[in-house]
Parts: sequence; structure tokens; C-alpha cells
Amino acid sequence: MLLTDSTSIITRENIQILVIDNKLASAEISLFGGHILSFIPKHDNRQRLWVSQNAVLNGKKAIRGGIPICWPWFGDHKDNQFSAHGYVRDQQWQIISSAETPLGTQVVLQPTSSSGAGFDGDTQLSLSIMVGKDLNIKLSTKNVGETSLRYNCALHTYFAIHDIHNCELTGLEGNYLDKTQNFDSFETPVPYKIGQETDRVHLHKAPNILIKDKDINTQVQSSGHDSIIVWNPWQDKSISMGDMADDSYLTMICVETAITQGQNVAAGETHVLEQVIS
Ligand code: TA6
Repeated sequence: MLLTDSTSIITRENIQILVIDNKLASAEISLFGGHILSFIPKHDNRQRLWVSQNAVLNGKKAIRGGIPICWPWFGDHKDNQFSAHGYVRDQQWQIISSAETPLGTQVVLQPTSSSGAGFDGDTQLSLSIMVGKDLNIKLSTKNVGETSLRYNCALHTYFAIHDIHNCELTGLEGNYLDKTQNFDSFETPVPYKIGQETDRVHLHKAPNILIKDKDINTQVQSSGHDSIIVWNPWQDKSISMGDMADDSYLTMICVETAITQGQNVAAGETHVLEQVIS
């Protein structure tokens, strides 16, 4: 196992977790799903990510919370016969490399296979994570086939907040498609507050979003995306989801850096989706 001075492996229920603890931050990454579960910078010791207290850690079901990797599609599959959000968030990933750098600890993970039913691309998928003052996540899709491919993806990040009623987003503009209203198009509200089930695909390459949680701000910088999704299930959906406590919608919000409009990757080329959390 490729470990460094600041990395170790623990087992929690049925999953292996890579624990990173360096002078800048600590983090936990489930090797099941290539799934970041925790990021705590040491300058403020504030947990940035939310994980459900009822998350299933059986190594079969995608973990509720943290940063699920949605690939090679986002949401429902166009043929609707495959599970939502693709097939890599519920498979085992491997550590390809790890290194201590001046900016923090960098690890690269890859899924056991990036081929699967529902997608005919020939790819190499890798996730590069830098755990430092910020959390820098890069999802790279290399086309190792002979023909161009097209895919969607998302870093489906669940952020921890104190109270959804005191939360406001800045940095989004233009129109969004509202999944709770047949994907009809609406204007981004200002101020951007959440007071009901919210499931919005913003067709805006917002490079810099602030999640304002009373007087605490979490910055979300994105690149390589064509959309930002904002999701909060609110109370009824939370109650209906076995891996969410009934009131857990109050302390989380998803701000997801994504490709939802189709990204072409020519043979031999690589596309990188990046999210930086501060
Ligand atoms: O990103 C928002 C969303 O697509 C919602 O529609 C909701 O389905 C959420 O993802 C969670 O999906 P999951 O398959 O993880 O339950």
C-alpha cells in the first residue's frame, strides 16, 4: 500500500478508509467509491463536509454524504435502466500514488474499472486529491480509445452547515432547470436562500461560489464544468430516505460541480473536472 508519513488505512464497518493527517489539514477518503468523507483544515478546525449519521458503510451502497463521484453520467441514465449517477461511486478504488508536497498530501485514486454497462467509452478515470490549506479535487477522464466519446459527471459534494434557514449562496446567476418542477427554467434568485426541497441544475459556469452559513463562509471554486447543481431534499425526502435522518436536511447543502450538458473528449485527450473547497 502506497502510504506516506501522513497517511494510514483504517477499516470502518465494511470499508477501508485512507486517513490523511498533515500539518495543514486532516481528511478521510473511503476506498469504496473513491469517496472523500471528511476535510478539516487546521487553521480553523471546521469540518467542511457533511456525512449522514445513517450512512450505509457496507461497501455495496453509495455513501450518503461527503463527495460522491458521479460518472460517466449524472442523475438518471438516458435509457433509465441503470442506477443513477453512474457506476463508480459504488465500486472499489485503488491508491495509485501518494506524495507529501509543500502544498499538502496528494493522493491519486483509480476505480477498479472505468468500463461498465450503460457507457461505451474506452477511458482511464483518475481522481487526484490534494489535502492542504484547501481541498483540491480533480476528476480526470482520459479517452484511451480510438474514437471521440461524450460523458457527464459530477463532484456531488455535501457541505456541512449549521442551519439551512440561515444559509445563503452567492456566485450563481442566470437560469437554472428545476427538477422539482419538471426541469422548467427559472431565474436564479437573489438573495439565494433555501426554504423548500431544492434540486436545481444551474447552466452557469460559476467559477466561485460562497456558501454563507451565518458568519461562516465556505468557498467552492470550480473549473472544467458546465453546470452547478444545488440540492437540499428538505423534510419529506429526508424522511423517505433510509440513509438520512428525518431532520438532517437542516444541516447540509449540496453544491455540485458538474458536466450535465455532455462533454466531448477526443481520442487521446483528457477532460478534467475540478472543485476546490476552502
Ligand atoms: O444532485 C441532485 C440529485 O440528482 C437529486 O435529484 C437526488 O437524487 C440526489 O442527486 C441524490 O441522489 P442519490 O442517487 O445519491 O440518492
